[in-house]
Amino acid sequence: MKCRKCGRPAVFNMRQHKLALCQVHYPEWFVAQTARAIEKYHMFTPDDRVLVAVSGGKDSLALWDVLLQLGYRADGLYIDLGIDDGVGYSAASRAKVEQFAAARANAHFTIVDIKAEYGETLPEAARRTRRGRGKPCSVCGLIKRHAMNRITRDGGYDVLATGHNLDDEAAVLFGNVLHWQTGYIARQAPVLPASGEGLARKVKPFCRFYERETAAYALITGIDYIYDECPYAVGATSIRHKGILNQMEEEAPGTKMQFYLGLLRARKEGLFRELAEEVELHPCANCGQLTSAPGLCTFCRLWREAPAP
Ligand code: Q46
Ligand code: ZN
Ligand code: ZN
Repeated sequence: MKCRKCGRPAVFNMRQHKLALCQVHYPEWFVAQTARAIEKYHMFTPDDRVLVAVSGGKDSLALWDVLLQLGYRADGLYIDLGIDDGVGYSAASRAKVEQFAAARANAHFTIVDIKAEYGETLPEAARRTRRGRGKPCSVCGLIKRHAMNRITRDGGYDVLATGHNLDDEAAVLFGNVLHWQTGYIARQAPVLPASGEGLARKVKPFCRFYERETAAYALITGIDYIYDECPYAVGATSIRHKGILNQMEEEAPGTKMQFYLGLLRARKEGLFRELAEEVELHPCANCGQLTSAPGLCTFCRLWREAPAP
């Protein structure tokens, strides 16, 4: 197979786009597509300061790489959750982020170390609390959201960018449709406006890329990332949904893209306007971050909760 641009051997073929490209033209295409998505959805401008949430995985490191290449003022945020469980997952992923930044003069980043700041790692907090027992992902989501909002606010960033790709977005949509979570469906978008003062405006510049496209970009451009999934991801419902969507995509290339773009079209047509709920927010008595919970926010409550019996 040959590159459509130059005729040299193609290294990557995208069936759904009917496009094969070589190792020079694929990264070029990928960077240009990201720039288009940022403009199309009015995510941010070159004047904005962007905070990129980086996990050490392919998507977030590829996103940070592309934003720096495009000349955006993009800094990283790594949240060290202290996940060890015999595999040293957090230490290994943190090392990938540090290596990535060390190799680029303009890649600055902040680390939020959960154990150092709050006295417990994510697995420890999950074991202690009612919310985290069995599955720490719910506590993890809470911790990450709080840290992302805090650093966006304290660091004076205009926007928070995450590396969610089309496979992630399609799997979330699939799960929400299965359970008719209309409020969540109404809120799923490439740009989430800040829901209040001091809360981050969130954007997903890779939401139109298939996961294999972000992986190909990372491999072809030599980004060294952590291959392993978080140990707690094993058995996650979202992974099962991804498997089902992959089967459908295999038989009909473009299925995931149609599914997700259908959501965006419906939103544009105003289908979800009435479903978007207004939640009343007030500042947490401890950390000041806006919350819908009375008194303390759920994050601050987490660290005060006595061990579950
Ligand atoms: S939520 Fe759960 Fe992920 Fe947190 S504990 Fe791991 S799998 S990292 S996206
Ligand atoms: Zn080429
Ligand atoms: Zn709080």
